[in-house]
Amino acid sequence: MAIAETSVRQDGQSLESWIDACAAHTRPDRIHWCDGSQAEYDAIVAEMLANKSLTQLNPATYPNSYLYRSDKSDVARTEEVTFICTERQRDAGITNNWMPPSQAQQRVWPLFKDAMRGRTMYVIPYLMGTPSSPFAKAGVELTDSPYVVLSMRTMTRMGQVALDHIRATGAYAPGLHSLGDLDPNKRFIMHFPEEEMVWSVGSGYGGNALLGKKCLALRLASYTARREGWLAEHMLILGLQDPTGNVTYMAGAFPSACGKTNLAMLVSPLEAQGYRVWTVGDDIAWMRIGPDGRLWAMNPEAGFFGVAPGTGADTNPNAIATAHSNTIFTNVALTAEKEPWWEGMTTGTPPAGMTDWLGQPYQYDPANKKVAAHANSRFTAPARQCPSISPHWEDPQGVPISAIIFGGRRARVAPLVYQSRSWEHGVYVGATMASETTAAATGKVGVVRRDPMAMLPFCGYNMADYFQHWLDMGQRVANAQGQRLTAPPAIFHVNWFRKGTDGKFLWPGFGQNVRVLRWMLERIQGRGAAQETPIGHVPTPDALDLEGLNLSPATVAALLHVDRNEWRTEALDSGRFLSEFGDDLPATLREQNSALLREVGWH
Ligand code: SAT
Ligand code: MN
Repeated sequence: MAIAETSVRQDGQSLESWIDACAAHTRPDRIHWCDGSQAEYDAIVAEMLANKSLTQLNPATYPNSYLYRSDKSDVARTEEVTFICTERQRDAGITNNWMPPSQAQQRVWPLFKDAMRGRTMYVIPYLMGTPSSPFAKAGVELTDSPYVVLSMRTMTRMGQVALDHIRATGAYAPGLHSLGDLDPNKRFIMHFPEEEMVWSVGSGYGGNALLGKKCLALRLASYTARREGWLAEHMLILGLQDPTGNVTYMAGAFPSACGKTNLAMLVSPLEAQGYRVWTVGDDIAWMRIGPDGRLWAMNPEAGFFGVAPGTGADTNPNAIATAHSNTIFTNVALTAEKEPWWEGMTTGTPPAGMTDWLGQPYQYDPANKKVAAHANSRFTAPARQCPSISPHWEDPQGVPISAIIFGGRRARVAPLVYQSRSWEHGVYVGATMASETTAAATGKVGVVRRDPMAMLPFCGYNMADYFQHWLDMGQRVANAQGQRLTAPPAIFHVNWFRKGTDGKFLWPGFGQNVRVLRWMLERIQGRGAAQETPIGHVPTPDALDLEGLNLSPATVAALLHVDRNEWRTEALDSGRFLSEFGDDLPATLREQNSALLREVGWH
């Protein structure tokens, strides 16, 4: 590959001199420039099969697919060792761990010393976004993990296309990654937004190690997006096709493992009536104001890094179909037929003769809760293989967004769906959304935590400034490019996870969620009946098409119920959460909280 005369960044540092400096410090045995070709991929796979760090799956049923088992201490993102390294602490804000760049240099740079001895340093030039898109951003990741190389080839556009972009724009985000010795005590994920740079050491896990994803496309990009007047969000993008053939695009933010991938790939039970869903992206949306005053969104990724458990032919057939070839499975179980398996993949008794995610023989025992696949096991698959992939998923200008959906996993309080009254109210709804925690981040499972716009772990700057940026985006005031959001999307909140007094889910979820999307579409079109409640517009019981669901009127009422007492507690808790931002909190959000308290009868 032609590497000569690559770029010099605006700060004067050439790509080659940065790589030389990293190599001199980490001392790899050799340096390999990745071109992203199939031949290169196959060669790395062959090496990993030979040293047993990869297992080939059944080539008849899972062609070109492999199982990777990570170190058992390295199975999820590690927020406690993820830092934003800005010069001023205030710029990182209270929701991020902060370290000044000089301290990072002292504490973390030494962990890279000689870290690549005996290993290959792979140089991965990659692009987030379609090559011809004005949204596209280039990065270069240096890594000593061949698993990262294989994954980045699926998740990004790798190789010459990225070098061409770097040469043309003079811009790239440098990222240095080493597995180190995988010691959790020497694990650091360091972001330098002022230099658009990342260092990651001590972990090989997806969000920690595939630097294009959470590190570049969310943390660094969100920082840049604020300066430039756009949004880098932790959102799926889908298109809802209606009976006229028209497609309405929606972006949705949910915390990890809340069914984001399922919603993005939804198989519609209303297909006979003409409603179907197209997938544009399942995790990240870059959104800019278009010349038409609408918000246009692009998925910067090229693949899906989806949670395996709970993904089955019944719950997400499109994901199952996507991950049937050219896929890497991480920390799933292996059947006797050399096929991947995880909890929720099949119904009934798990197959006999499996090996669990740790490589041990697995015997299903209904008496204990021992699982075969890790709860955060994953599939890494090319987006183009998805049966529902939108014909517009790689459009350079993105797709126009008519609705933003916020959601979380709440057993109580939040109704199935409600619409905010205004952009400002919608920003409040997003800023105070909450969810019960899941396995995608290490820590306790099942605790309610507030996770504004599902960006708590991913906002690369002060979250109070982030709220203000969201408010500014809707102010119809021109941004730095002179653009105004004159046609802002409607903002909704959903909760598929409400439970009844018997502890059972009230709503069937999965494909049936299309009925809720349909109501949103009708609201956008100025149809769709709603009742006014203290929290916003909730559908009237007959506004949702519930035909064939067999939900009792009592169940529908419970799904849509807004309980003043519960919401008083909720609003007080939201107020406490917002007040943690102190004087930095935009006054508009404080006013929204007071308005909600008044609505629910708090004096
Ligand atoms: O765990 S990752 O951050 O790699 C993926 C996700 O949670 O979306
Ligand atoms: Mn995510």
